[in-house]
Amino acid sequence: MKPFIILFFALIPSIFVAQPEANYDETKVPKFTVPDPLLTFSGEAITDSDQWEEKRKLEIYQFFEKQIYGKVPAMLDEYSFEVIEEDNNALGGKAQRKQIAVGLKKNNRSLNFNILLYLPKGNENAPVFLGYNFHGNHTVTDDPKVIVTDAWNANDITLNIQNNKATEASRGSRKNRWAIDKILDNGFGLATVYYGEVDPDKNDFSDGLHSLFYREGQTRPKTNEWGSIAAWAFGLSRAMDYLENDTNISKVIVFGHSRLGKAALWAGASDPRFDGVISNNSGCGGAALSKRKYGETIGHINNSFPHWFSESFKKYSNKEEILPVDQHQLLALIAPRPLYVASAAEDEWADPKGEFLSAQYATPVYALYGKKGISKSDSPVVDRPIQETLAYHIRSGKHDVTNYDWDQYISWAQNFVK
Ligand code: GTR
Repeated sequence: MKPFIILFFALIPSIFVAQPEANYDETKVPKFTVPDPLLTFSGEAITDSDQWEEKRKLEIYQFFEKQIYGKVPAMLDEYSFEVIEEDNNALGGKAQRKQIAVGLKKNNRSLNFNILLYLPKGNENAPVFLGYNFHGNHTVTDDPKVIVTDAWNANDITLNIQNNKATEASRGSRKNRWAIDKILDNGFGLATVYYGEVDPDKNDFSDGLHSLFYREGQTRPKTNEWGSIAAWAFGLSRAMDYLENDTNISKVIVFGHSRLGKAALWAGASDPRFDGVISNNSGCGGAALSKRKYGETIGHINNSFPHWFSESFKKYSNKEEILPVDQHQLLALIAPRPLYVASAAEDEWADPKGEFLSAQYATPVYALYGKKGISKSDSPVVDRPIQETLAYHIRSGKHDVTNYDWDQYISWAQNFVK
């Protein structure tokens, strides 16, 4: 081979490495042992919640932290917030709207993101759903006062986002995913943040939250340090720093769809201040079991999104069998707080069955606290939610967030969080 051809092949980045096709055949799911949440890595049995807290929870957390999502490298130097806009008569008079600018500082570098908050009028102390949106706070509503983000944005013609910038044209373009009226009418509030303001979703570690923490000469996180999911989770906690001090807010339920569902789960596991957690179609690296290798696998996800997880997670690509944990143990880290795992029937890429089993396998940890989840005799039935402290539903339809999903989250939150 000519030297330049050799050089060409040597330079092919790992993102182009061909991955095995996704498996959608239940008979081809490999046999695997489910790592027991109630047996420590050294083989000691856990029989009550004290033992879980003392001996097991931390070792599982640390495994996920170092080997999967990656560690937050250091503390911030400064945190600030400012209410930059407020209206007591928003959305036709049914809501109070606030827009809060949060400022983060480290090593003389800074980053800002905005929280859009709607609180229901007439409820002085409302529980709030906090969730990231994919394209900007102004996309979740037609409300003309919501600030248009100027952060980097993934192009999407259907949402009128071009040249990696959002404009007026995309206002309200994702309001179908945010049942704001329903949320407010039921006495809940909504807080949302554009995730791209915390860390732009591209394989580039030169910007976003990571870059604030670099030492002289550093250009990317170290092997066991945070990828984008952990950075987004950190951002949710910084939104929580504001929300927990807003006297009109009683509880905060962290919510996320898809990749942002992965971030919501990791935020819920990392930060005990979240009173409840909702994973909507979070799939691989979220609620779904990795060892089933059904739909998206660790190999696929590390290839397509090399920046989402810590560098150390790459060693499990196509080697799920060597992982000493699985994603049900991430769910278990949220116990005994209310947790809702939701799938969609046509979302095979996210492995709905793997999400269901994961909730079922996490349930013994909830049981240590006398809380119910998915029992051994339960099975996933489309459009028939199982609502306990640990809840699950599989809705008919595609990978999405629908009114049906919000109806379930609201009724569950009324019973188990409020
Ligand atoms: C897909 C990815 C999934 C999920 C989804 C999304 O391309 O493979 O893991 O995160 O994106 O966030 O919509």
